[in-house]
Amino acid sequence: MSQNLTLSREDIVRLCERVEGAQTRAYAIPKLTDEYPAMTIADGYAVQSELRRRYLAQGHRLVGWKAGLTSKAKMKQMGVDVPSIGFLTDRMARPENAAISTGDLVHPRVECEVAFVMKRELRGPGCTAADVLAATDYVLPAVEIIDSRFAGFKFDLPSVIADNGSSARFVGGGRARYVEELDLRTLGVVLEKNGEIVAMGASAAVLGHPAEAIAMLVNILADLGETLPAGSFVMSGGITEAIAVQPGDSVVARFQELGSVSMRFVA
Ligand code: 0L1
Ligand code: MG
Repeated sequence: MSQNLTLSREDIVRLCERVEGAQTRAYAIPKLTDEYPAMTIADGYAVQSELRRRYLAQGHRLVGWKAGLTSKAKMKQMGVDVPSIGFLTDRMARPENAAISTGDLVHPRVECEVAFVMKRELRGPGCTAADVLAATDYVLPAVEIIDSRFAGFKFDLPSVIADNGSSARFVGGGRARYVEELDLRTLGVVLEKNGEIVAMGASAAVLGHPAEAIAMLVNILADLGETLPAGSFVMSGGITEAIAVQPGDSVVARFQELGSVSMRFVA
């Protein structure tokens, strides 16, 4: 990390317990920088790493990672200027066409993403989009259900990173495709909620090419002393802005060349 840690080990554990409580019992908390205004991005990742350690110790299985805040639309929506990463576990995965409960979420919103499944381990620093494409087994369309636990969506980058990049649920679906078969920069996506188009975009919105977002993720992992293992499921970031959902909503994300991903939301 280019920034330094300002939090003590005790502060990291305390903030991690605060975030874990908000995530597992679905309540909103003030952004962490209200209490720790000097908190850095490195501090945010220290809290996130402690959260990952605790969930894995509780039996959750790490299945992959996500890049977040990777499009200009998302950065503008959230008032930040640098992307982030978060981890994904088996407990967050939901099958296609699932009924997803909102009762255990705070502020659920959906976004359309291209997901990569890796056939080889990748390690940074210096990972490039070409390295990512060479190490990719296949890509598939996905919808991420993000859930910021910060009251009134008031947060900053260190707080969001500590909250695991708002990771909550994800659904993969559609058609798996080899990267050689597609132009991953120009894939169009249309997001429908209750039969109405609510957002649309093209995959180049994600740092110019979704593989760039995965390379960025691998390089951040290197800063954290981690690699991206073979078999990982990795989401490259929202192509459009995130759309709020509530019980009764049904959502379909239609991806050019990759098919669609559907789900509905229940109380
Ligand atoms: O997946 C993401 O782009 C992370 C979003 C983090 C902030 C939010 O909750 O919108
Ligand atoms: Mg996302």
